Amino acid sequence: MTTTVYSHVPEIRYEGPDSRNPLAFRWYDAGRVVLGKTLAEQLRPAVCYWHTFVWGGQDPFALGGNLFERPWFSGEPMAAARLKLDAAFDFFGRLGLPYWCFHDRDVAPEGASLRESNANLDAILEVAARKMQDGGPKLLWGTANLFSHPRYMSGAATNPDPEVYAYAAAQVKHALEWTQRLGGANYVLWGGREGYETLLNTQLRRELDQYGRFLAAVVEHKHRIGFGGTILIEPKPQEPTKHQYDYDVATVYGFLARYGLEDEVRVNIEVNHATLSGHSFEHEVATACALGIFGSIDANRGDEQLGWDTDQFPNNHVSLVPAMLELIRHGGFTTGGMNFDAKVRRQSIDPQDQLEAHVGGIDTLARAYLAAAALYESGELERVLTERYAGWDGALGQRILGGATLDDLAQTVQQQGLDPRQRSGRQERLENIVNRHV
Ligand code: XUL
Ligand code: CO
Repeated sequence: MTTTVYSHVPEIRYEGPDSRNPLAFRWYDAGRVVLGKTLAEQLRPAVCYWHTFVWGGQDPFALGGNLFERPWFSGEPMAAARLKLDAAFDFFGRLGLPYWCFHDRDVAPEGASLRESNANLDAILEVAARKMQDGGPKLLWGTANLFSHPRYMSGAATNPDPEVYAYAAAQVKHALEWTQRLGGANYVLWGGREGYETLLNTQLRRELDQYGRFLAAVVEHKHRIGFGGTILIEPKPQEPTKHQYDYDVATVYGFLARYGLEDEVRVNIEVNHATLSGHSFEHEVATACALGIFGSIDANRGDEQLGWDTDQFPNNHVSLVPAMLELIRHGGFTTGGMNFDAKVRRQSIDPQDQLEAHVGGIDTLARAYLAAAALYESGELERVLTERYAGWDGALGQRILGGATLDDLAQTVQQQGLDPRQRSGRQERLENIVNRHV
C-alpha cells in the first residue's frame, strides 16, 4: 500500500463509551450481536466516494478552486484518479466499514466522448475490483452521475431532447454493468435534474412518461444481465431543480405504481431529503415499509436553521431512534444499508477530519440502533400497539376487512347497539418510555 494522506492514522477500533480517543469507536462494536446479527450486519454502513474524496470544500460564494488540499485535486486526470482510489481504499481500510458507494464520475474523469469516459471508468474500476478482492469493502451501491455535466441541465430521462435521454441510458448501462461486476448489492437512481424549473417550458405528462420508460428500461436491463441487486430510487423534493419528480416516498410509490414498477424498484431514503420534503425521516421510513418499497438509507442530517441539503454527519442519536425502531419492526435491511451521504464542514480541511466525522457518524447510528433494539425487546411499545388495534383482529374488524358493505355495517351498528367510546392515545406515556431507553 502506498503512503496516502490518511497513512498516519492507525486502524480505528472500538474502545467503549469511556474512550477519549477521537479516532476510536465508542458505540460501534462491529461484532456485537444485537437482535440476532452483528451490528455491522444490522447497519451495513458505507462510505460515499463523492463527499469524502471528490468534494473540495467549495461553496457558491467561493471563487476559484478547492479549499481542501489533496494530492489528487491536480495533475493529469487519470493519474489523479488513481491517486484518489489509492487514498480511498487506504481510508476504507483504516475505518473498517463493510461497504462503499460511488458515482461513475467520482472515480474516473469524464472523457471527450462516451467511449473515452467508459474507458476511463474501466481502467479505474479494474483496479478497484482488485482492491476489493484484497480485503477492501464491498459495494453497497453504484450509480451514474446524470446531473453534473451541462448536457443534463434540463434533465436526463426527462430532457426535452431524446438524444440526452439516449446518452443517459448509455451511461446507466455502463454503470449498472460495473455495479454488477463489483458485486454491488443495489443500483441507485437519484433524479437531481429530473423535474422542472418552470411549468412555462415543461410538458409534465410527457416528462413523467419518459421517466417511467427510462426506469422500465433499467429494470429490463437488470434482468437481461442477471443483476441480483435491487434498483433504488432516491426521493428528494428539490435542489438542484426547483421541483423534482421523486418528491418523497409516497410520490415515488405513486409513480412506480403508475408505470407497473412497484415490485421491481424500492427507495433509498435520505434523512436530509425527508426533512426537505416536509416530513420526518421516520415518516419516510415507515411509509416505505408500509408500501413494501423500503430499500436503503442515506444517513446524514440537515440544519433546522438553514433548511437546505447541508448533508451533515449524523450526530444526534436520540433523533434517529424512531426511524431505527421502524427499521427493526420491518425486520431490518435485505440488500440495503446505511450510506454516509455526508460531508464535513468546509473549514474542516484536514484529511483526518474526514475520519473523525465518520467515527462520530457511525457511533451515532450504532447508539440509536442499540437504544431502539432495547426499546423493541422490552416490548413496552409493541404491547401498546397490539392492544390499540386488537379490535381489528376480532370478529368485526375481520368482517370489515373481508369486504363488509355500508349496508352491512349500518345494520350491525343498529342491531348490536354499538356506541364506541374514545380511548387515550397515551402519547406522553409512550414518549416517556422512549426517553427511558435513549
Ligand atoms: C444528492 C444525493 C446524491 C445521491 C446519489 O442530494 O443525495 O448524492 O445520493 O446520486
Ligand atoms: Co443521497
